[in-house]
Amino acid sequence: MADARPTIFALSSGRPPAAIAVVRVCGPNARLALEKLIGRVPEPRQAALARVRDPQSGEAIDEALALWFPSPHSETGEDMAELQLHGGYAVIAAVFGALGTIEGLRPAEPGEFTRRAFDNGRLDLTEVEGLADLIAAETPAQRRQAFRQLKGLIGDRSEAWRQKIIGALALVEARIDFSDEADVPEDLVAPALIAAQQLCDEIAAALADGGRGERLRDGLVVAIAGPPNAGKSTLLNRLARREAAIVSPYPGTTRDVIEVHLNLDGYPVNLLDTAGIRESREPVEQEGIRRTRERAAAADLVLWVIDGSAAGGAAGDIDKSALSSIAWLVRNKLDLAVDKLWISSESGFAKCFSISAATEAGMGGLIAALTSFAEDYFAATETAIVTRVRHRRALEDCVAALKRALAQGASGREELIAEELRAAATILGRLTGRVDVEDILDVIFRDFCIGK
Ligand SMILES: Nc1nc2c(ncn2[C@@H]2O[C@H](COP(=O)(O)OP(=O)(O)OP(=O)(O)O)[C@@H](O)[C@H]2O)c(=O)[nH]1
Ligand SMILES: [Mg+2]
Repeated sequence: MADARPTIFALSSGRPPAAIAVVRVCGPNARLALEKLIGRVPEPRQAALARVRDPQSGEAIDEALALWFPSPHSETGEDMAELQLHGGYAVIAAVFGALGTIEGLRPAEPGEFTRRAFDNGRLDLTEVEGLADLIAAETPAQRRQAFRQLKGLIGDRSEAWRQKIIGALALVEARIDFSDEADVPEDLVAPALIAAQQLCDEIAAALADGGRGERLRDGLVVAIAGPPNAGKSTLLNRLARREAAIVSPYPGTTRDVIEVHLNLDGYPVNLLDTAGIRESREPVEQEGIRRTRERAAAADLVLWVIDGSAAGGAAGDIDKSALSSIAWLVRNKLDLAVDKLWISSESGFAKCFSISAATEAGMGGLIAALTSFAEDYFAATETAIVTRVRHRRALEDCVAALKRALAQGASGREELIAEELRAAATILGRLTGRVDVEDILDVIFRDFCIGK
């Protein structure tokens, strides 16, 4: 019952003080809130200039733009009112105080407006996630992906898949339930299995995206590793354009892994600075080195930095155990090196660079290479529909259930085929949050005209 719901209100714009503060009210008493605060209800979806008054004292609080979105044509599907106030603390506090005195109104909990949009069927679960990602997006590529998801890219696909599974299930159920009826065709199971096989292939193809959608959400991981004092932290600071990590002439300065977020031409990259790798008896440093190895091994790319000015230069004693990812060799301190033209192709490194993190010589080439690495990595994300582990698990579970249904097909046990198809449909229903068992029966009666 919608009317049993409390009416909620919240500040929907950013932190005050600001030029404008947007306060939204949602629920059955949203209309009452407008009547009490501005003495009238504006035309639906049309901004109206209004004097906002405290309903008890009658004191004018502010002049605002007021909007009225009656149910069901609102973002949440319920009655909604919106006030665009001047964005000061005292204005917002006074309006909140006034709203709090109106019966049935209370402050909204986090995400409660979106929760109502979901409950009222305005957004499915994946669209809710897309909305959260859009708000969190830091780079253009993340924004585009989140927007695609908000507009139903995975939600609509998985709902279409679910409908096809329900169609196949309806065939098998019809075969089981109505096998005595004269007008039910004999072979309903074979077409159901053909449909299941096609779906299986289609979903498996969507899963074979190398995890790029998830990566775009979280960012590509690039770890800077190498021997102590090579200039790893200096390089991180240069790439981040701020002094994120402590730099010192003493080897063993960095202990904890330091992480900064970069936006490389629209693509998100998490850059890690790590402890210099060497033999150490000191427990804190040992732990730092252990963490370095762990993070470097899990990274998408390792920049192995060495002090190129050091005698014997080259890669020194490279610890290959930290390099299970793709690694580039970065020979630093070019400004101190005697042989400035030193370029080497050390084995085990996909690329080599000579730079000076201090003077920034050679940094342009390194940044360009990192950018094109990110570009290549994310090239396929325009078509990636999976952006979260939750989606991946659901689609994998769905494929597994479809495969079990197909395996049962050989045995000819219709109940077991139906059970696996039902499981596959439920998994997809959970993905979008739309599980509804009634629709299976609906399809049977609609498609087969068996009802009497
Ligand atoms: N001349 C010169 N000095 C540099 C360069 N890059 C770093 N340094 C210096 O080298 C020293 C070590 O730099 P860091 O960035 O702290 O080195 P690190 O690899 O992070 O060292 P650890 O954290 O101890 O593993 C500092 O004194 C830096 O100023 C460079 O390109 N040229
Ligand atoms: Mg360091």
